[in-house]
Amino acid sequence: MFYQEELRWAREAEALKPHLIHEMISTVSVVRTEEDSAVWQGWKIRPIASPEDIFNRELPHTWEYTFDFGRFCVGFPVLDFEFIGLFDAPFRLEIKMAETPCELARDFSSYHGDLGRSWLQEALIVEDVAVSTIRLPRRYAFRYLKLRVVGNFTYKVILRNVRCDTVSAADWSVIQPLGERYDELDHAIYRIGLTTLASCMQESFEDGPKRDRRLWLGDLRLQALANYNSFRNYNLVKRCLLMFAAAANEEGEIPGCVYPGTPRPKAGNYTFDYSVLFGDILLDYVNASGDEAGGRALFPVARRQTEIALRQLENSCFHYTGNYWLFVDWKEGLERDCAGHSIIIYSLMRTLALAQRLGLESETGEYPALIERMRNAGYRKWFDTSLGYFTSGRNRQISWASQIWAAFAKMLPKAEMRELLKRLLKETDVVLPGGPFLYNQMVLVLERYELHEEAYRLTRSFWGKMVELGADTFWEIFDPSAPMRSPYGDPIINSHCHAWSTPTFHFK
Ligand code: RAM
Repeated sequence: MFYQEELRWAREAEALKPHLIHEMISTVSVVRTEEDSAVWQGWKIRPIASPEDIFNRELPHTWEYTFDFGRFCVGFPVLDFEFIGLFDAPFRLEIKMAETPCELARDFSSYHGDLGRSWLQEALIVEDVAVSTIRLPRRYAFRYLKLRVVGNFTYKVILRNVRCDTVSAADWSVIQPLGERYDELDHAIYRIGLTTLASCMQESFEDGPKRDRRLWLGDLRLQALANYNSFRNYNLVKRCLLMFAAAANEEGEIPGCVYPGTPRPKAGNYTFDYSVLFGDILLDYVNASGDEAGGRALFPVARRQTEIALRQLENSCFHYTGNYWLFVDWKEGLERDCAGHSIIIYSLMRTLALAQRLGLESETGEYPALIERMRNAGYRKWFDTSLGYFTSGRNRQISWASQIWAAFAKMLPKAEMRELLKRLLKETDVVLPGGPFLYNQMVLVLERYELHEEAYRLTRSFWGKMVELGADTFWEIFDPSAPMRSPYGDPIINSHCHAWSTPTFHFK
């Protein structure tokens, strides 16, 4: 039965595939990298010429130029050439694209990360005839583009233009300018945040247009929220929700990420905390779009995820066995039991609210008692009254992750939780987030508790630091004290335009 529905959802998702908006962008300067230990990741960009100094003149046989687009581009590089003389040997062009100066400066052959090297952006074009325009067939995400030609042919090469045919499903015409009362930093955070989101809005919400170019449920949750306050592309969210529903396994469990595919999308990694939040994302979608029929159609999927998650309880408490992937955050040594428990409670709360919103209360009759039982059991197991925090693990670890999710799950009365969150923000000796994903959860939960000033200040300090360090788009991984940090073994594989790093603070 499930299989039939999955095929229908896959077809509905296909019908909602967006028309991408194209914009042709030209390079603005010719640059080179320069080592400088005083700057972020040790490399900076120095402009050395304007494109007009290079364009429309005969180039030497061997040449290399790096073009800066002055902004982040997601699209297809388009290079215009003219060849003069007999085309006596193929034209061989090496191309490298980079999001950051450090990536641009690095020799990709020294890459030592765990993820596929093929994510690093390079191309080799060999033309047998003198074509006037080379349009790269693959989509890239970059600000810098390096061209290199090593030749001993007889013809002359003239470079006419270097452009990028950018693509996005985001429509900037609906964006409201930010109010006057915001300062320059707020404007920068707003603009860079929107650029990050728009760059990730392609045929689905992608986590990052350089890597993994994939739809992840945890990333979608944050993207969808940012999108409701900006581009308001409800259909793209609906399409993504349908893609997850269509990729469910025979038990009805949806994966943490999906790959496009026919007759239905293919399941990628199973990510416990992502799947269980399907109902939360669906509720946000119904509230934002008003599409109750869509909510009703997918409600069984949301309910099924909570049922599957509840199998992991023992005496009303969650215990992470490590036999599956419970993500929560990229943070080494993070104890995840308390956060995992709270995420399940939160998903029950949100699925219950969704049922109420849609008049489907009878489907969630047991939820209120279940939530209460889990809250009490969780409080007894993880709340340390002398420390005033939720702890997790044998060493009673105090982390932002545990407090944030306990707050989402309303594990304490509102006033006490507000006080806990405010206190936590000042602590230095606790396990801090591994990066923007969890900082964003903190911003969201502060807003839930009407701690708007705190959410605003955190947004300015954390995202503001990236602005100060020269970000064009917000980064997947960011720890101000560890510029070379990467959960994948090499910082050049990090994604520097990453959906989960779009600030969720709603400037109004
Ligand atoms: C990485 C990606 C993605 C994230 C998962 C958990 O592969 O950065 O955005 O959701 O991890």
